[in-house]
Amino acid sequence: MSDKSPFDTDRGNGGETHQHIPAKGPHDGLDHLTTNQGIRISDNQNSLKSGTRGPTLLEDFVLREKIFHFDHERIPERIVHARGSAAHGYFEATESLSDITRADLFRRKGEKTPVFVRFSTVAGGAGSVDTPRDVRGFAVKFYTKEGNWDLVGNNIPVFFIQDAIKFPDLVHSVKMEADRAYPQAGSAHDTFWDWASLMPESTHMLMWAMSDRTIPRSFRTVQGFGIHTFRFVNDAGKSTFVKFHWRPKLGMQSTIWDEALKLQAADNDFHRRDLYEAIASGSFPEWELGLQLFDEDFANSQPYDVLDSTKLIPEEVLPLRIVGRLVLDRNPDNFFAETEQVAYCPANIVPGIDFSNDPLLQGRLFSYLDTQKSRLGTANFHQLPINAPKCPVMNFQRDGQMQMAVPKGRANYEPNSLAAHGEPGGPRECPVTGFHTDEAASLSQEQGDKLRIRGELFADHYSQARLFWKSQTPSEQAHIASSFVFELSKVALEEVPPRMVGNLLNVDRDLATRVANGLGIDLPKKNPAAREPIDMDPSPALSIQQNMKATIEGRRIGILIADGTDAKALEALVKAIRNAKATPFVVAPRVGKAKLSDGTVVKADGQLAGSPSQLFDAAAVLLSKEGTEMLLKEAAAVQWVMDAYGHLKAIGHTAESAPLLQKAGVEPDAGVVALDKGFVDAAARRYWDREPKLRTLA
Ligand code: HDE
Repeated sequence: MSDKSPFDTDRGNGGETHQHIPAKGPHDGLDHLTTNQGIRISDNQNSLKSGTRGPTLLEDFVLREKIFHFDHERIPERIVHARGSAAHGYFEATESLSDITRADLFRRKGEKTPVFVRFSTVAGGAGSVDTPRDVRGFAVKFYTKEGNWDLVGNNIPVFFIQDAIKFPDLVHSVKMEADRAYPQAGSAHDTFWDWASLMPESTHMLMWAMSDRTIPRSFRTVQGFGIHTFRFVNDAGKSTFVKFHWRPKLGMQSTIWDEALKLQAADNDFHRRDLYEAIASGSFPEWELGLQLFDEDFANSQPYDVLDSTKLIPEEVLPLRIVGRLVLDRNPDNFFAETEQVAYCPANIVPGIDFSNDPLLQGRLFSYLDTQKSRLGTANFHQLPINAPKCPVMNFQRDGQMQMAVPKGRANYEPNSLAAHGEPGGPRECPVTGFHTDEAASLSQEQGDKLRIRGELFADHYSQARLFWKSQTPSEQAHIASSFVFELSKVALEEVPPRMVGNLLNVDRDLATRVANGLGIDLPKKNPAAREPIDMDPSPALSIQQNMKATIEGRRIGILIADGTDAKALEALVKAIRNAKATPFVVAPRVGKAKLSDGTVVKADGQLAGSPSQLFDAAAVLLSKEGTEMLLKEAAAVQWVMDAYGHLKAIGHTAESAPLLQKAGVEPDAGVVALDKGFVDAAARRYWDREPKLRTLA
C-alpha cells in the first residue's frame, strides 16, 4: 500500500467531474449532493411516494441508502476509555538521544514527528460526563518515519493491578453494576470497593485515585505516564530501562470535589470543550517529555520491582531527563473518523524501543489488537487515515473485509522469484534496519520455569501507598481521606468499608482513623500484610499543590457584570486578563445586553444561570451599586459568588459589590481582593487554607 490513503481526497471519485455534466447546478455554486454511488440527488426533502398521500415506495434507493447508512453509524464503544477527546500535533526532540536509542524520532535535535493524542476517562460510556472522579487516559500515537509508535498511558504513574489476568475483574467491578446498570462513570459503589478491598495490590493506586489527580481541571493540566518500564536499545544493541513522563507546561491543576460535582451539572463536556477551544483560539497545549533512564544495577538496588506497575520510581531518587516537547495545535476535522476510530496499541513500537517483562504490559500487548478487531470490525482498521502510518507500508498481507489497498501483480508470497521474470517481486526483510527484539537477558529472574507466580517484591503492597500519603500537603491529605469517606459511604455491603480501612491501617494509622471517623465506624483491626511495608523518603514531586505554577496562562476568568458596570474598569480587567494569556468570560443576567456606566451596551459571553462560577478559575464581581441591588435578589448570582468562594478561588470585587459578597458568606482572606489591587496575580492560585473554615473534611 502506498503512503497515500485512498481517502486523502474528499470525494470517492478523486474529485474528477465528467466534462459533459455541468459542474454546478442551479444552487449558488454549492457542490452537488450525491448518493454513495455518486448519483446526483434531486430532492433531499421528500421520499418517493405513490401519489401525494400514498405509501412510500420500496424503489426509493435514495431514501433506503440514506437510512441504511444512518442505521449503522454507531460502532461498539471502547470497553474502557470510551469517552475521549483528541487533537493533532507534533513531538519535537529537544536533544539527540542517539547514544541510548536507535529510534529515529529521538536521534536529531529539532526533529518533529506528527502525533495524534487522545485523552479519556476510563469507567464511563462514550456519552458520559467529563468530570467524574476517574483516571484519565493519555494516549499518544507518534507517526514516525519508521512506523507508528503508540505510548498508551494514563495521568497517574501506577496502576490498580500487577498482572493482566486481573484486568477484566477490575473493569467489571468499576463499571456500572451488572443487574442495575448504574452508577455510570463512577467508582463509588459496592462492586468496585468489594473488589478493591480484597485486592491489597490496588492500595497504592487507590491513594492516587482518591486524590485530586482524578478530578483534573483540564486535560491541559494533567501529567501523563507510560507507567510500565520500557527499554531503549541503541545502535550497539545496548539496552537501557526507561519510564516515560509527560509534564504539562501550564503546570498541574485539579478541581476540588464539590466543584467537580457541580461541573457535571454545568457542563458535561467541560474537558472536551476546554481542549477544543484552547486549540481553536491558538493557545496550544504543551507538555515536556521527561525520561527516567536506568540500568539493571539501579533496578536491583531499589526496594521494589521495576516490573511491577503498582510501583513508581521517585523523581527525587531518579530525576527526569527532559528530552522533548509535545504540542497540540490542530483539532480533529471529524470526531468519528479520527477520535473514535483511532486505534492505539502498546504493541506498536519502533526499532530502538522495546518492552520489559512487566506482566501487565505483556497482557496489554495482546489485548489492544484483539479489541480493535471487534470495535472497528475488520483486520484492515490500520488503513483508516487516522491509523495509517505516514511511512510506506509494504507486505504480503492481503484481502479481508474493507480492504482499501489495490495491490498489483501476483507477488502475495515470499520468497518468490517473480522479479526474474520482470514482474514486481514485492518487499523483503532487512536485518539491518528491521526491528530486532532486544536479546539482553536481564534481571536474573526474568527467565526460568513456567510458573503462575509473581516476583517476590510484588508482595509489598503498602510502602509506596505510604510514600504517596507522606508526600502530600495537609490539604491534599484531607482531600484523600474525605474521598475515601465519600466513596465508602456509598457502599451498602457492610463488611467492605471496615475491610478497606483495615488495609489502610497498613498505609498510615492517621489516614485509617480519619476514614473510620468520617464513616462513623469503629477502627477495625489491621489486615495482615503479605510483606511488611517499609518507610521511603517522601517525594514532593508527587504532590499537585507543591508543584502548581503561579500563572493564569490558559485559564478562564469569569467576570460578573450587570447594568451600570463601570465601562473603564471592565475594559482594563479584560485587557489585564488577556495580557496574562488567560481568557476573560463575561457573565451577565441578560446575555444579549448590559448597559454600562458610560451608556455603551455590551453583549456578554454567557447568561448568569447558564454560566455558574465552577466554569472559571477565578471570579471577578464587577458590579455597580445598581447592579448589586438587582443581583442580591438573584439566587444564581449569590450562588455564583458562594461557589467561587467555596471552591477556594480568588474573588476580585468592586467596593459596591460588597453586599453581594456578604450575602454569599464571603469572609475576607488573601484570595478576596479589590479588583484594582492585584486580582490577576491573586487569581493564579487557590486558597487551600480557606477550606477548613467552609467544610468538614476527614
Ligand atoms: Fe488499557 N485498554 N488495558 N490500560 N488503555 C484499552 O483498548 C487493557 C492499561 C489505556 O484513547 C482498550 O482500544 C488491558 C494500563 C488507554 O483509545 C483495551 C490492561 C494503561 C486506553 C485495553 C490495560 C492503560 C486504553 C479498550 C491490563 C495505562 C484508551 C479499547 C493489562 C498505562 C486508548 C481499546 C484510546 C484502552 C486493555 C491496562 C491505558 C480493552 C488488558 C496499565 C489510555 O484493549
